[in-house]
Amino acid sequence: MTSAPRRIVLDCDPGHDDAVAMMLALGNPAIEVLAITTVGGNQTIDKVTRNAQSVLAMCRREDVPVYQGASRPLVHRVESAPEIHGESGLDGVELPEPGAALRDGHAAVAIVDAVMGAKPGEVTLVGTGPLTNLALAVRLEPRIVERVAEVVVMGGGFPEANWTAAAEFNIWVDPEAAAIVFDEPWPVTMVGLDLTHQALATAEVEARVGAIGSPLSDFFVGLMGFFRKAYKESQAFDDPPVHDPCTIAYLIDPTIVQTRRAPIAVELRGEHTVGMTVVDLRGPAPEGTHTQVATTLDADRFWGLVEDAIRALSDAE
Ligand code: PIR
Ligand code: CA
Repeated sequence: MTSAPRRIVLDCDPGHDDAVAMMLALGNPAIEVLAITTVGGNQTIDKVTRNAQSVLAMCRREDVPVYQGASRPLVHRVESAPEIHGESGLDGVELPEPGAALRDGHAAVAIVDAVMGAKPGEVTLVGTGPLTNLALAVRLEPRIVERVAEVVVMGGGFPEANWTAAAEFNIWVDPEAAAIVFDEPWPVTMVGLDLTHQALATAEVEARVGAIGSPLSDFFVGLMGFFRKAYKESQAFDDPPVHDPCTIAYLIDPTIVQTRRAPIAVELRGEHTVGMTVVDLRGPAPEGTHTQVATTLDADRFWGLVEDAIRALSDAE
């Protein structure tokens, strides 16, 4: 890698696929993780925060600060996804005790500090859970809009959905927060289900990563085993889609994820469509469109990056 690494704050709710996003970000030299911030989503805020710390322990990267954020959505009631991620949020593996203390301060404040403390255009925000913390951050300090390089979100679909007939989970849980994040005039890349359903952890992927033969690769295989079973039972998928690391792959190498510029609105009041991302694909995007949607994934190269990252983190063990 010749250019300077992309500096990111990863706001997440681990979660099996959030854990893989952490591994990819920590194990690829093109990315520098400034902080992990957590948001209630797949499980309660206490559980997902602890999970983030456990994943850092597995990666031997407890130098990365963890800040806890919102326990509940801005307006909606709390909703979690135990049928997909289990009671712990990371069922299928034994979770190591966190070795490093949680940092003081709210995730939203940590996001603001990371962006305002860096040069303009230096920090990218990645959201792989409900967007509550990112929405709070931009309300707390509106100048982050001008200052971030980009906001990359796993969420939504056009027309893919997984939680209701119209909505993807991350947007459904906190649609008001998503509306705030998509409406601010910063560059937003929506990595939705249309893209992430191409990132399937096949038996071949599991075998390839499992062949690394390290505690971390075993951890990955354990996570994918549970995720596969859950996805089969609740969503009738043969192989589970590993959504969240697609955001990181896009940042590492944008040629792996094709995108298309288009306006995006979040439905807040539909009778059947609350939490839907309405993507306007009519003709070329209007002047000034600041949002884009991910369309096509190069799955081979994507899994190659995940494998390389887990190998790199394993070699450092
Ligand atoms: C929620 C998720 C994954 C699958 C289901 N069915 C529900 C979580 C993932 O962590 C990802 O960020 C997003 N939410 C996908 O909807
Ligand atoms: Ca997630």
